Amino acid sequence: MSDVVSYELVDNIAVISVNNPPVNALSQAVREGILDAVTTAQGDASEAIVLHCEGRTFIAGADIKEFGKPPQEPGLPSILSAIEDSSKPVIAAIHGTALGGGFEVALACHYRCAIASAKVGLPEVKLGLLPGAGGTQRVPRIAGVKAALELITSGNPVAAPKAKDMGLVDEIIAAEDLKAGAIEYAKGLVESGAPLKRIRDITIDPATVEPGFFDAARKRLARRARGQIAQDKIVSCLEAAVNLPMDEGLQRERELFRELLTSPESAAMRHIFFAERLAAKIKDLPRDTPRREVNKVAIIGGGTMGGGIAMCFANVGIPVLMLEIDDEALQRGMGIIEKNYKITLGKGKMTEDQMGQRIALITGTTDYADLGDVDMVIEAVFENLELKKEIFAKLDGVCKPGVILATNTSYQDVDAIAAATSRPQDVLGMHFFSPANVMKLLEVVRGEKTADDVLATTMAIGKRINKVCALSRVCYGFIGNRMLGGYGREAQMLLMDGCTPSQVDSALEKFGMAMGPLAMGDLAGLDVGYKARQGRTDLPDDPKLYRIGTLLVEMGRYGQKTGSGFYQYDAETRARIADPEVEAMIKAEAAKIGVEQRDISDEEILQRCFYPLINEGARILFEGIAQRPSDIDVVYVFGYAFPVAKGGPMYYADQIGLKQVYDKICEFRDRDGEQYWQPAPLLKQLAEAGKTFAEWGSEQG
Ligand code: T1G
Repeated sequence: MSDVVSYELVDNIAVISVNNPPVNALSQAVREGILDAVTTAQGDASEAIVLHCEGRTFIAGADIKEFGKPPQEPGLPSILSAIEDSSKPVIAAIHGTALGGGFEVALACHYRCAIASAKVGLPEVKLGLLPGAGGTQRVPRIAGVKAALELITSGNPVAAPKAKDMGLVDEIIAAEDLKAGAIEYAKGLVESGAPLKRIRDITIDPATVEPGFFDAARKRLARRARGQIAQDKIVSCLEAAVNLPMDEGLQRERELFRELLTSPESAAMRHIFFAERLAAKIKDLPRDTPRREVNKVAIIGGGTMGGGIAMCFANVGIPVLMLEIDDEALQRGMGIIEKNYKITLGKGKMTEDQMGQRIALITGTTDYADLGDVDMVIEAVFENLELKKEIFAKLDGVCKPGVILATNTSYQDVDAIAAATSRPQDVLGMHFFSPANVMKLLEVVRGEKTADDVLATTMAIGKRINKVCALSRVCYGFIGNRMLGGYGREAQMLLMDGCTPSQVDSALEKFGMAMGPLAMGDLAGLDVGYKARQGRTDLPDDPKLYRIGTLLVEMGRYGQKTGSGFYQYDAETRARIADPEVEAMIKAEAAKIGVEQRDISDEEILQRCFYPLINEGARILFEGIAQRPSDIDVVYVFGYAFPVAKGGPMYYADQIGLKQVYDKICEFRDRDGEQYWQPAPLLKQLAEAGKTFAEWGSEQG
């Protein structure tokens, strides 16, 4: 065989073992090894074949690192044919996560057994792909078209017991030792004369598919996955599974798979897949940096953020002590948590028991003395530096040595907060995004004195609570919010220059943003930005700047919370409605200050909103605030709903070409003033050198 695939006979059962850490991906060597082993088994005394994997998981898919390179034989389809055409039953023994091509290998087997904790799934859609090795043809044949549509377009795995109910798994192995259990299961099949059960032999009766099912699916999916193209092709594959014989269906699937494999959308989504994992690695931190124990966490502040953060920990079984200023505030905070859990329960995403278990993990106090046994504290009070410093001084006095003291501040100086304690080495930022129990991004903010093990522990805890972590150094707004300034500014400047709110927002939503910047402002509350601006002395004295946002707040139009802002909002549905009154006001204000309005293209809207983002990102990289360009992409995709099919702002800039971005920024500077449009030195340098951010990032090591 090979060093990644071994073969042995145990009694009369052939056992093929794959050992290709970390996730047994279907590299060329693994594919070749499995093919050789199945071929060998055809000619020896074995009566059945068990395919299982060493390490932490069954095959977790094709080797994504091989994509974009010339295909190497043997291709996956030939391995599946060898398995399916085997003269003796092939049994997949599943643990961990059988995903993508891995699950497709299992589906080509005649039987599938799994331990109860295993999961199976087809997550290709999350890479802008579709299952390209029979998944779209076999799953509907065995689980039905509706279940197949949900499994393949969501990309979410299902637990083995549920997979068994769906017909995707035949047997749950109770034995501690999966391999031994699978061998016994195989022997049972042989003794009972079980047939060579091939999914391809099942045909789907088209009459079982309700009329209009596929068209309705296409419409629903188009709304859900802005800018992504794989979903529509998955529906086409499922139609083929219903209407075509297996081999023609497989051919159709391969054609559509190949179209996606070479698409810019998939390249962007694969970039984010690796960027997310790279962001978890801190350049100057050895991988074996020790970590501190975190078995109990305290949250200071039970508001929306504090409650959401508490839920993140309770959701993974970590006890939480929430501290509030008095009983009334504490009860209010606990009420927020209970309300959020009930919403999740109502959506069927949680059972009553689970909700009860999680709520039981969250207790409250108003007394700092109760914090003596916690291992990590996350402060989540409102954005006042003096208050935060007071709180950290108190924490310094009551927490045991070695406790990690984190602040959830959005932009306050973490070093100033750390200096309020005698243990600055134990202090850092953990910037969650609202709603904290939903948004995936966690900006981990490294202070000047933050100790390495504190950093390593916090990154690991971030992953444990299912967050995507990105490291930031200390600056105003860290990575995400610092870059957002120009994006929001230009969205309002465009109104003065001739756009309506709907035009700005729809241009960005057509690009793939979940919500345009003006609608986002109405959601967050225009008064928030208004208040933040009051304290600032660095803003240019320009009558155009934030003019409409300021006027709306002064009119009492804060956004959704007051029923109107840039838009009117339907009291029932909260749907946004263009407001002629606002559109007239914009024109009147422009006339009042002598701004000649003009027609503005969607392209200019995108450039004026995204190029400041990219430009500030270049500054952040040059200053070392972010470790690498792909970390910034991770921040924007997971924290600001930048479309994953565009790969994040820095990846997107590389696709446009940095010279084009730089030249356009210079054009805006010459037209609109250098107080807003100062090209970042790094952007200029890379544009002139004809380089990309990605190349610069690689050169930094
Ligand atoms: N190929 C190559 N490397 C992979 C990989 C893959 N499929 N999956 C994971 N890795 C690497 C990852 O980059 C990281 O590397 C390490 O393994 C640990 O991953 C034909 C075409 C399996 C649930 O989409 O969902 O099959 O950073 O940190 O949190 O139809 O990895 O250590 O150097 O994520 O325990 C379909 C993707 C492929 C599964 C484990 N399969 N992987 O999560 O570890 S397309 C997928 C995951 C396909 C077929 C199509 C997760 C995981 P490094 P990790 P984890």
